Amino acid sequence: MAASMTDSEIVRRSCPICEACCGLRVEVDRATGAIGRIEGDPDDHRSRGYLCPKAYGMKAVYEDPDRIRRPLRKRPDGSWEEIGWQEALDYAGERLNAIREAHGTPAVGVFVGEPTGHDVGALLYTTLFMQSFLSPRLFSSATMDQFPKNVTLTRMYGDGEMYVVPDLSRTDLFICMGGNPLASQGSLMGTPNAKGAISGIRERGGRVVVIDPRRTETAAVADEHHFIKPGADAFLLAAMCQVFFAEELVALGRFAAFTDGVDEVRALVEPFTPEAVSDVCGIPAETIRALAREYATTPRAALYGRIGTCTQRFGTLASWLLDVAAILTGHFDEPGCMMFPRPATGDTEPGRQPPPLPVGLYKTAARELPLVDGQLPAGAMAEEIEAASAGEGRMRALVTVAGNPVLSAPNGDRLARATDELDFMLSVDIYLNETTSHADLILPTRVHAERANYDLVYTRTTSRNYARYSPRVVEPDPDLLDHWQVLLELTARLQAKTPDEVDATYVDELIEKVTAPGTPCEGVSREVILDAIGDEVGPMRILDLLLRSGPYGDRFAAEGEGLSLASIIAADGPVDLGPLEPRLPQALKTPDGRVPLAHDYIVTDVSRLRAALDESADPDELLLVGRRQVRNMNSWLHNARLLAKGRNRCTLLVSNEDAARFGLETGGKARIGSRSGELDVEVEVSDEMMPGVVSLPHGFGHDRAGSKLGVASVLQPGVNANQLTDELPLDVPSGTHIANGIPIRITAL
Ligand SMILES: Nc1nc2c(c(=O)[nH]1)N[C@H]1C(S)=C(S)[C@@H](COP(=O)(O)OP(=O)(O)OC[C@H]3O[C@@H](n4cnc5c(=O)[nH]c(N)nc54)[C@H](O)[C@@H]3O)O[C@H]1N2
Ligand SMILES: Nc1nc2c(c(=O)[nH]1)N[C@H]1C(S)=C(S)[C@@H](COP(=O)(O)OP(=O)(O)OC[C@H]3O[C@@H](n4cnc5c(=O)[nH]c(N)nc54)[C@H](O)[C@@H]3O)O[C@H]1N2
Ligand code: SF4
Ligand SMILES: [Mo]
Repeated sequence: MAASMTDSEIVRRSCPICEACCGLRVEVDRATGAIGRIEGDPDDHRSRGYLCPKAYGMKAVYEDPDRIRRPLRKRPDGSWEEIGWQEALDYAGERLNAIREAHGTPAVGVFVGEPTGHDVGALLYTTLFMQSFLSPRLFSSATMDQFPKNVTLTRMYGDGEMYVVPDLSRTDLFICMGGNPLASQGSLMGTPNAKGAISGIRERGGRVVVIDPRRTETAAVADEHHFIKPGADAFLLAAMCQVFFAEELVALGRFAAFTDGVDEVRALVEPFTPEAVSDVCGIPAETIRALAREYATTPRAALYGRIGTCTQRFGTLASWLLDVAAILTGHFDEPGCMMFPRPATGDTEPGRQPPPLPVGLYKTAARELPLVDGQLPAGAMAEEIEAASAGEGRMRALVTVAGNPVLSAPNGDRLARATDELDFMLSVDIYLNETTSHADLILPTRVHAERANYDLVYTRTTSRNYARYSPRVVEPDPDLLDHWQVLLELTARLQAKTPDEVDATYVDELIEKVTAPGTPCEGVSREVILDAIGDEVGPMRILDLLLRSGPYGDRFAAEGEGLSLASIIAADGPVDLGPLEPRLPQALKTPDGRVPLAHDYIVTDVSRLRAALDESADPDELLLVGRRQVRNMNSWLHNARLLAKGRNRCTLLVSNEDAARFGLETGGKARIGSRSGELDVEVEVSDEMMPGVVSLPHGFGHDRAGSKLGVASVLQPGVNANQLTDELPLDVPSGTHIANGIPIRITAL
């Protein structure tokens, strides 16, 4: 493994920035601890040498002088002082306990952000932390992301985390709705080199169709692209289903044996003929019919929807109808279609899912919004904090873990202002930014290069099963704690126990789960398991426990075949666990082991869809959608100079027609406003945009006072698109916000 320099070494690991988890070769100088070149790993069977510019982010963040390296406490005058870990953790524990005792558990709220998904320690111990104080005020980036999917998966298959992904390497028709994998590298479709995978479909003689209000980078490599009006996907999908019934294209195949509700679905979609939805979608009826026929009659076809189909007014119905269309036509859980990965940690094995929580067990104080499957809408945080909205039952403490809701959640200004009313705010984060600058205490953590990892979430969303351990690249800063340590220490303080006691209970509960009756490890004793996984507190022995009891595990046999932490460490790269295979009905966790195609909770919302068919749009309004760009990662990678340099990327794309109508030109400025805010933006006229729709990326707005983002604030300040995202309207069943299809007004400046 020797590289060019004498004491430099190559570490093979997966990239911790996006869902693709590409294999990297990272050069590190052992003598100085410096990170050198980062290259794609040609020996990684998943990514085969591919990487994107963001891979450099791991080095950039590690080296960033703006990164927080010691706990910071805010002084009464608003300035910050560094304090020791013991003092910081005790202070956090005391404040959270005091608020909880005085005002009850719901007085403390938590917001969990996206980067927790890229650290196994953060994932396992954030779960523990949240379980430990049982506050119902749980918020996360999910309600600005895939939550409609989770809600649908829970209802239909009994497991909200059992994602269904397109089997890209075997499909002959890929229909991509509301996703732009060429920029995002694909989400819920774990495929490094998305461009290669999509082009590969065409090279095999297959076809790619993109449905998006913008002619995206993905559309540019597709065979066909159709503009769709934002928020109209549920209409289009309902119409496709109507065609399947009307033209006798329904073919349930083996699903007939375990699927209920087909006739109910037939009745529900009946009014949504292609002619009836054509205007509201902005797609000719004949195009819809042709698409439905092509999909139904192509044996290996994958109908995929992402952000644009989730964070919109009918996110749950669109997510549901994507699956309904697939099931009705035999394109579900079959090779080349939409399929379920089988993670090695056993997360989606029968028996592993906690029983679903009744919806509405808790209702927010301000708007009485129900807690849905353990989440409240992220945009409701501000009103829950404000005494004027939430009164006595208000949220008085907020903990953010790797989240930046002032930029990522609706109406960031309102949230930023509301934080002044909090009695205490704690942020577990690596930057002093738009959100954490409002905290009373910031607890930093080690960063990606300093920690070992396992792609826990992304083996649930991969297009080919794998397991991978990634070693840390550099020795960690001894004065920094890891995510899991911070969260375990906090949990211990909330439970008045030692961290070791908390961890032992956590492990015991997991042991009980993996040895439950009917599971492959039923009958393996606690002693055997503890002996096998060792006594080192932390995420790695838990990972070992999950792997060994998982579907490919060694089941704790001393000399057994099968996966364990030791075996994946020894592999020094991804372990290939084969192509996705059909998993239903065995993997179903619904109460009766069947698929309720017309689940009551979801289909109740069809009346809202029907009512919307008759709505007419305000001709002076445009609809705002988002977009992702290769060199951004939500809000947190703009402080990496190499990635941030170049022209302003936070531009508003406007169609030629709208530019002419509103007197706008490229390089000029426009003022755009919604119910929740107003922004001045740079305009970029583009024939990529559907007339009536404009596009602005999120994650910018780095010029707020109080942040310490020396590069981002100068090179890519941009504006906060979520100032225009209204916190009030929701995708009703899931409580997800509408970040795509925001009605706005525009004027040239
Ligand atoms: N308008 C609009 N809004 C959107 C979206 C959209 O498409 N349009 N997309 C939504 C989606 S999909 C998502 S996932 C959310 C993301 O929402 P968030 O998770 O709230 O936002 P991020 O920008 O990812 O910010 C992550 C935070 O984690 C910190 N961080 C980064 N790495 C680490 C680490 O290793 N450890 C710790 N402790 N902290 C770290 C960063 O400093 C930052 O404060 O945004 C959502 N918001
Ligand atoms: N480079 C980069 N990669 C990322 C991220 C990043 O910030 N930067 N973020 C990561 C995260 S957290 C996530 S969740 C994923 C998201 O991954 P994707 O879902 O692929 O994200 P986007 O590129 O935002 O694509 C959303 C598309 O939906 C379209 N759209 C908007 N409204 C509608 C609508 O109503 N209907 C339809 N059909 N389309 C619509 C938009 O024009 C846009 O092209 O990306 C991940 N990867
Ligand atoms: S595509 Fe994603 S995982 Fe691959 S190198 Fe880029 S940021 Fe990393
Ligand atoms: Mo996301």
